[in-house]
Amino acid sequence: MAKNGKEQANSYSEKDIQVLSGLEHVRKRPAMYIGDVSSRGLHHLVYEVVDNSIDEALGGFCDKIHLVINKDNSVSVEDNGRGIPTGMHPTEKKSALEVVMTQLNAGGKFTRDTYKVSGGLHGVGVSVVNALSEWLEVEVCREGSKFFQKYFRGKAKSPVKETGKVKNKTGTKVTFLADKEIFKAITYKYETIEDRLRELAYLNKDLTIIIKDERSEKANEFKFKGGLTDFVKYLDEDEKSISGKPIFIEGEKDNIKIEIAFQYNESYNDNIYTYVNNINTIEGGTHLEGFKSALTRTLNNYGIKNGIIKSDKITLTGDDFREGLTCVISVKVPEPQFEGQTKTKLGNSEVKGIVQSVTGEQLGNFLEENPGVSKKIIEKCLRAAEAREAARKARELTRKKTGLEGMSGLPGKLADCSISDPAQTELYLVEGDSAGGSAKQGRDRRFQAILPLKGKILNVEKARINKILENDEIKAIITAIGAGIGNSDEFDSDKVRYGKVILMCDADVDGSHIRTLLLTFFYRHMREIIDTGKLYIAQPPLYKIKKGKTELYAYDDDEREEILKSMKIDKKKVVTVEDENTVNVVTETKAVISRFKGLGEMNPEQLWSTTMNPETRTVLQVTNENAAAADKIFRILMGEEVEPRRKFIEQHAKYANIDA
Ligand code: 0RA
Repeated sequence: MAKNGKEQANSYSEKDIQVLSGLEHVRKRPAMYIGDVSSRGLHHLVYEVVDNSIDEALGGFCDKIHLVINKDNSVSVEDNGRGIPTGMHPTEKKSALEVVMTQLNAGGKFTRDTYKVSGGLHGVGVSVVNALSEWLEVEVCREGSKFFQKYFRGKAKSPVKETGKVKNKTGTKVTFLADKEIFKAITYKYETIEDRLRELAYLNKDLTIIIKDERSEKANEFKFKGGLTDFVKYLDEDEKSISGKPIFIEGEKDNIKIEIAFQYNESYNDNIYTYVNNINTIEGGTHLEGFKSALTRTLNNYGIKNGIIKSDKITLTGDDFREGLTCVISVKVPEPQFEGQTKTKLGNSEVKGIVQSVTGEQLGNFLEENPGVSKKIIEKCLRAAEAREAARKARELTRKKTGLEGMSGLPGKLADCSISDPAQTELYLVEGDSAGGSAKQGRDRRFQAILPLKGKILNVEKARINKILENDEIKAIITAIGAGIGNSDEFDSDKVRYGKVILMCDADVDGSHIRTLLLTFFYRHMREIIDTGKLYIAQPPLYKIKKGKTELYAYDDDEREEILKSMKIDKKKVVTVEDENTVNVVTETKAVISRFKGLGEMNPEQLWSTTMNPETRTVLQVTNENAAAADKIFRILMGEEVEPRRKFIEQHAKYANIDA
């Protein structure tokens, strides 16, 4: 990104800042501004500060952003932009810098004369970060001087100070320590921030972003000359491309900028990531609609015209044209409207037509100019259509067969609940018939349904849709949920029969494998269940500690130690008795510490009170914070290639990017 904005920059005047209201409200109701005060909200503070620098880069005033996670979990973000104005604010009688940092919305109302596009969804302003920080320091280099100010819980302790002179240097550096009075914990996860910065570097080509973690010495530097094209190559680095290098499409109309890169690989998944002003629009929207419709129409027309598709023999659907597609769509919209359950769906109707016409025209040209690649792509789509047709026939066949589905059309193994309002109901997918039996007896049958699953379900990462639909366990899951399968087109959210789908697996290696297989299935074929926050993981206890009549459960090792201490149990063991389900350690003080190997050990009442009773249980919600990163992990862990998996497991002791 070139620093070409120096001239216009001077036209700015400090009076352009509008003043709205104080920051007390932010501290009182932080969730209203940053979503929540969990780890997710904490990381949003970082993104908010980074977004301000990204805006500077989008205007062409900055080409480098440097982020450091310091040892004390404070975070520094430095850019080489114009620097926040430091002159006197005409009505507030203090430095514009102080106004930006301490007054809600002042930053947003700045006429920054940049193409302000990032933020939007979370663009609450850096003053919100200040309000939620124990302390925050800002350093600005501007007009040959260095300026400094420090704040405590959002309040300046002294006016902006000039601390020295600088030569040919401009920029802003913000360092903040999140407030422990507000956040449950203030420990950042390096990988989470790294994933977001990598994504931002791909979306903003030529921008250098550096990250360093002083706690661990982890570090990385991102700069991508190819932008979205590099992004698609990165997403597909473990896949074989069938279309050579990614196809790139670019256009601008009515101040709306469009960039799209895509290619086809040999897998059966489609991966389309869409962004509006650098924000991942997980729920899609008009930009995605425009692209899909142009892709289907353009490929279909070309295929028929060139005799590759025989339209009298087979009809291809939109899904067929997206099998094996990896695509990144990035649009910049001056006034985006966000809709949908999680406000991540683009609503601006004018965008659809623009994306559609730009894609149609440029893809059409590409196909004409590259007949070899075009033929390969369309033949791949034809194979997808044939498989889909085979799957439909297989489905019809199984429907006619007896046994698999009961009279109600529901799977025979499902113990359904009596309430039918999805807002109240939950479906437990339980590993194994014996735990399934306990769960059926222990549950509250009014609102809890149980579907026991036998053994390992199919690894969907390695199978095409027709094979997936032949798998009994998967068929049972699909019919129990009742909304079909697939992304957007075929999946009908309104028909989902339960408000929560809860995976309940053993706390051992097999259990974790089955959980991963199930997560892969939902991620690839019922993504909406995840995106709408309906997927959960049950947390059965790992230990039971029994002394006399008292029985307590521990969900991890730390908790076990706490309980042992509180019950005054010495750990000196006398005997260890191991059976199929538990390891029992009897101690000198006649206490028994049992470690559960599986769910099966617990009787129905225990399972209810420890794991299923909504009043007392803990369930982890599965969220998808960074779709591109999650996709990569599923491919690595469950895909064909062995080498990337070996490397990944070597590098990551614990798997966690689908954040549970
Ligand atoms: C308001 C106006 C101007 C720049 C900025 C804000 C600005 C804010 C941040 C936050 C992080 N880095 C930043 N860099 C710049 C324009 C000032 C001018 O016209 O010179």
